[in-house]
Amino acid sequence: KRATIITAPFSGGQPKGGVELGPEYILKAGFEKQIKNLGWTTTVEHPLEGTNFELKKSNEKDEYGIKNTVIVNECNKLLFDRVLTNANLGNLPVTIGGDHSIGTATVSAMLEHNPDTCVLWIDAHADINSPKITESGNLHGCPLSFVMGIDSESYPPIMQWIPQNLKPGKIAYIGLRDVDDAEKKILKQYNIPAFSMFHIDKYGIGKVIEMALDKVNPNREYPIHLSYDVDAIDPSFVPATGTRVEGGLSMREGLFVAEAVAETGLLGSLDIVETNPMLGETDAHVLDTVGAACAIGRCALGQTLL
Ligand code: DIR
Ligand code: MN
Ligand code: MN
Ligand code: MN
Repeated sequence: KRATIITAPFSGGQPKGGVELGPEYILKAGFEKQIKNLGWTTTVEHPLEGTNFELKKSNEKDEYGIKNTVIVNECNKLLFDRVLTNANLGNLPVTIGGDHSIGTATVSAMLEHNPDTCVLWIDAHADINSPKITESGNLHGCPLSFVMGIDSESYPPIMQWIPQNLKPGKIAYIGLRDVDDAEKKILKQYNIPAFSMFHIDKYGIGKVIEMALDKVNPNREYPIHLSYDVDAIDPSFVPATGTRVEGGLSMREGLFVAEAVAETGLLGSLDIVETNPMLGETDAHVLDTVGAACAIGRCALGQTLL
C-alpha cells in the first residue's frame, strides 16, 4: 500500500485567492501522518514548486471566453505527468488542491493509466461547462468538458494535448445542487448519471452510492477515481470554500461517500479540492474545513469507525 500525496497549490481556475493554501494547511494538520497510521507508505510531491502561477492570475476572459488558460494548462501538464507516473508505479495518487480545474489532469491521467477507470465526482457543481457555454469563464467549472471532449472545437489550441478519454458512461455525480442551465442540457444529452441532493434526500446516501456504482461500475471491477470537491458538504460544516451552496451533504453523508468507496477496495486515485483557508470568517471555520478535507482522505484510504 503506497500513496503519493501530490500537492496542487493552484487558484487560477477561479477568481478568489487563498485556495492555493489548501495543501499547506492540510499537510500542517498532519494529513501525511494520518495516512501513514492507516498502514500506507507515503511520499509527498510538489510538482508546482517554483512555478509562481499565482503571480500570473488575471480576471479577464480571453478570446476563447475563459480565464487564465495559460497557467491552468501549464499546471495541468505538470500534474498530469505526476499523477500518471505515480499510478504507473503502483502508487495511489492523492492530489490535494487547489481549485477543481486540476481535475482535468487527474481524471485524464488516471484514464490514460487504465482506460477502465470510472469517476465519481462529488460536488455541489457539475464542472462540465465548455469554453463555448461557460458563463463565468472560470476553468474550475470546466474540467470535465475537456476530458470528455465536449464542444472540442471551442478549445484553445494549447489545451489540445489533453486526452479526451472520459466516456459519458464512466462518470457519476453525487451531491449536485447548483448546475448551470447549459450544463443541465449536457447532462441530459450525454445521459450522465447525476445524483443531486434531491436524490440523496429521497433514497438516502447509502442507496445513492450503490446506484451510482451500478451505473459506472456494475460488477465492481474497475478502479475508481474519486474527485472530491469539499463544497459538496454543507457550508455549515465546510465553510472555508470558494463557492458555498446551502443544502449540502451532512458531515456523515460526506464521509460515508469516501468510506463506501474505500469499502469497494477499488479506489485508484483521489482528489481533495477547493479548501480555501482564507475564506473562513473565524479560525473555527478554517479548522472545520481543513479537518473535513483530512477526514475525507482518511475515510477514502480506509479509516473505519470500528
Ligand atoms: C459555475 C460554478 N458552474 C461556473 N462552478 C463552480 O463557474 O462554471 N465549480 N463553482 O466548483
Ligand atoms: Mn493501477
Ligand atoms: Mn468542483
Ligand atoms: Mn464545487
